[in-house]
Amino acid sequence: MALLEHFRAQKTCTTCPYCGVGCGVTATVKNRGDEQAASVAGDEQHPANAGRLCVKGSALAETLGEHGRLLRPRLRGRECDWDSAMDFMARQFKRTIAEHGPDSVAFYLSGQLLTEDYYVANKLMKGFIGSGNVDTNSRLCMSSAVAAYKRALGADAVPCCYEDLEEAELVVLVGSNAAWTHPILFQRMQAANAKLVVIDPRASATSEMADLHLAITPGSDGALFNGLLRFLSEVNSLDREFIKNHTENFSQTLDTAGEWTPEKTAEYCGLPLDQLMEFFTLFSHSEKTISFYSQGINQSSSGTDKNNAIINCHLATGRIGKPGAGPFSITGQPNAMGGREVGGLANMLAAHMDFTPENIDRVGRFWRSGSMANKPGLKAVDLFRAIENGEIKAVWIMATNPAVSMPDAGRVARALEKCPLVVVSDCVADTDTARCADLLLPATTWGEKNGTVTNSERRISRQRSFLTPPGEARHDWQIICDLATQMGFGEAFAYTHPVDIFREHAALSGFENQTGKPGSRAFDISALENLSRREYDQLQPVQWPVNSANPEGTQRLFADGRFYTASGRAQFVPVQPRSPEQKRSAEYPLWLNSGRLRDQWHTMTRTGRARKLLDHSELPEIQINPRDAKHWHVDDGQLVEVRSPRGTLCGRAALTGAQKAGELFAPIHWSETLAYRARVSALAEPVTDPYSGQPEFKQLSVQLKPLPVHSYASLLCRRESAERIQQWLSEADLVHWYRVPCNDGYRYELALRETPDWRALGEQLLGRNDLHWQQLRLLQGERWLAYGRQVDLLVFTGGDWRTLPDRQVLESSLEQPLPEAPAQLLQNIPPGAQMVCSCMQVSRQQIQEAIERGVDSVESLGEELGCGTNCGSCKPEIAGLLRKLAEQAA
Ligand SMILES: Nc1nc2c(c(=O)[nH]1)N[C@H]1C(S)=C(S)[C@@H](COP(=O)(O)OP(=O)(O)OC[C@H]3O[C@@H](n4cnc5c(=O)[nH]c(N)nc54)[C@H](O)[C@@H]3O)O[C@H]1N2
Ligand SMILES: Nc1nc2c(c(=O)[nH]1)N[C@H]1C(S)=C(S)[C@@H](COP(=O)(O)OP(=O)(O)OC[C@H]3O[C@@H](n4cnc5c(=O)[nH]c(N)nc54)[C@H](O)[C@@H]3O)O[C@H]1N2
Ligand code: SF4
Ligand SMILES: [Mo]
Repeated sequence: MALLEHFRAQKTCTTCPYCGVGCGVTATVKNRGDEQAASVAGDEQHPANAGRLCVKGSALAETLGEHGRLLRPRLRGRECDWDSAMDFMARQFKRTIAEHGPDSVAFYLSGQLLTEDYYVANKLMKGFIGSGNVDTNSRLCMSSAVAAYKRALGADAVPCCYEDLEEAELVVLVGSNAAWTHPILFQRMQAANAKLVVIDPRASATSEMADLHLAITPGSDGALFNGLLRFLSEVNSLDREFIKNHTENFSQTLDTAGEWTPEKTAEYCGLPLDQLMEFFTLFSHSEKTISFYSQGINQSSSGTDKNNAIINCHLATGRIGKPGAGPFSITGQPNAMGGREVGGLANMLAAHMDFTPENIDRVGRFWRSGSMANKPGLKAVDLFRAIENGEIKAVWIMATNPAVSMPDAGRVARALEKCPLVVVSDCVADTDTARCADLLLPATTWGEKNGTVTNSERRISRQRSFLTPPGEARHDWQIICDLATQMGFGEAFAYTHPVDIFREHAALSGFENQTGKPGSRAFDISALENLSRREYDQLQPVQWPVNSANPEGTQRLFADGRFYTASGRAQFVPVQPRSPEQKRSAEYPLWLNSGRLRDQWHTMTRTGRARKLLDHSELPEIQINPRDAKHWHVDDGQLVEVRSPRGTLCGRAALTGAQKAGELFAPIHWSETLAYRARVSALAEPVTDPYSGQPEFKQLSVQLKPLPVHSYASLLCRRESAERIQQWLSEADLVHWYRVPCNDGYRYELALRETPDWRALGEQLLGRNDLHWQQLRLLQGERWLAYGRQVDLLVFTGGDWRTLPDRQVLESSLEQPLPEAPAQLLQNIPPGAQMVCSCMQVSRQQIQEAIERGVDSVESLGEELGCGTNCGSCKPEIAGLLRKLAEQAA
């Protein structure tokens, strides 16, 4: 038979669709009839990762497959064909614009689109519809970094490259949990010799590996870097030549920092003075310093200033544009940079040009458009406000899930419900935002898409397709060009392949852009404007600018000390530190911080499909300092409610000294689709930075209380029943629930107020009463099984969730044939284990036992158990366990 089967194994080099490290991936597809199966590995030739992948990248193959995908357009809940969908959309957009003007429509895009998708969306709105209303989830992510680079350097131009992290003597990670969020870069840093300083209010996997951890008061970073600037001046660590020849505005900036003596800074930042001095001294002595910063800095109502406070210290020491030195804003999404390049932010026009009359004219001539937008559009928070108050009447949301990720998310969802036309294109059928859509459009996704992305070091890489799109899914750029054509702009959108778009984008970057001359633009990839399709397909990763002066790309910017400001000099920006706008009060006495977990990506629409990625953490846990827990009568593992004036979050309490008293931490990943009251962002006030419009996400004022639970239940069912169960969950009076996808079905974890009649409920949930039932009553709970020819439903209940059985064993009963004595399934299941190493499936328990046996290093644990030997993402946690147990033993 094997001879008759047609096997074809093909290897494609592409780029990981998750974080901004931008690792190269090789995907191998086996086509066997209609079925496609892929395997992935790190691309050894890619300069970002040289063959390594983190745990999310390694699990990419497991996230593929048709199940859960949006396969056909849906208009108001009903499937329809593409012609009717596009016809409807074009008519609605045209009518809205005719009646209310171009500013009554908007696009809300994403740093997860490819550059080619992004380019045409931006061109359609800003060039042809004639409105600036294109904004992107990068507003929530990178916009303060962009605003600060522009203020200081005259352009949104990241000076550094990844090799700088290896050449540095000191890397200062500010508001970054890179061990989990940029794992491969973090591994590169660790393999090199730099000292690591971590500035973060809480202890994290990153601080675990640091030489020095400054657990500062939330939001106090601006003062810290002002204090540093003053100190550098006091100890004569300034580069006076550089300041004199290449910068402006130094003395005023130093004056403003003048009040920040070490004593005052230490007090404001909540740090011991000797720790602060250790950091200051280290910084002043380390010529090769990289500041590596992310959301702990950006997601702040004064994020732009904080970014500038960091950049000031680099300019003052001349540590920019040199190997191993620079202010390195690290991007989150795989193509946040590409979005910035095309002008995806509402205040940018295109190709790094903003809305000056000269630029509007220039881009208008290039696009041959007479209907250019003539002013910036609305930034994300304002854009959703305009949807709420009816100014915007039609919005198209692409590749982002704002009903989960925007501040005051509940209100955003309600605004979308009210909006006359909401179009959502997504690869996945059921998301919180998709539930608000009038029209749902099925998009292709990673593996199917073809185009380019730019990573954190300005490196443009190809994402190449290796799978056939399922159902009727279409590429985002095609859908956008279709709409443009139907709206009458076909001529300007007659692309037949992503390379056509890329060439135009490259040509625009070089259009009237005179390299090196005053007024020229940093973003210039004009050397790529004539790529043939073959050359595009073979394009090797390259760092912009790529132009006639730098045909092979550019590793590092500003080596010549010339900047993109009018004077050619970098600008110091005086910074007056401000504390968070969301204050702690008697009623809301705690600060809620939020961020990422190691194994999940954002709202889990993709990583949530890989079962093993849920082993590390399968539910929203709220981290609480034991002192706070005691004060608010919360026990470890208990369900709690966190409330702000805007909304409520539920989760399981995890008591930990990693959090300081007065501060909580919750993961951002869960949504209403996956759990009950699980959106952190629903609690956030929509307050933003005045320059960038980026929301303050990291300090939300909240209160905490425990939730009484009568009993817990694990409920396992097949996929067919999922819809009925979701319906029941939306109406049932439960304390909490969350859902875990498993092979062939779902597991629901329920926290109950009372014991239901499981058999009656089960029959309702399965929609049938012809099944066999088995029941087992135990001291701590009951167990139920419903089966026909296979297991259809399993329910295990208990007074404490810790006594519920091992979930993996439970799940396996869906995959296995029914045993001869089905009642067996209700017995002999041990309680569950928490996985630390997802790749090699090594649990916390196993590691602890090995440590207790005397295995005493991360390496020897790896040799014995295998943990940490594949992607290495769990090494910081293993080190943490070693340290914790050593402390307990001492
Ligand atoms: N595993 C995983 N990796 C990801 C993502 C993911 O979803 N999952 N998403 C990607 C994206 S889009 C982004 S933007 C990046 C984000 O990458 P990071 O910014 O590294 O991630 P976060 O967890 O949001 O926050 C980083 C840290 O900021 C700290 N912080 C909070 N308040 C303050 C403060 O006032 N000062 C300082 N100095 N620190 C503070 C938090 O405690 C947290 O540890 O991650 C990318 N990588
Ligand atoms: N409280 C709090 N809130 C936050 C943050 C925080 O730290 N704290 N971080 C913020 C940050 S930095 C970010 S980046 C955002 C992220 O938040 P979002 O962008 O809202 O989250 P994602 O889950 O990445 O949404 C991407 C969507 O696009 C879909 N998709 C994937 N590929 C494609 C494709 O090729 N085409 C189309 N059309 N769709 C596709 C996915 O299925 C998913 O539904 O969250 C922000 N919100
Ligand atoms: S570090 Fe991990 S998530 Fe980020 S690009 Fe590399 S493999 Fe993907
Ligand atoms: Mo982000």
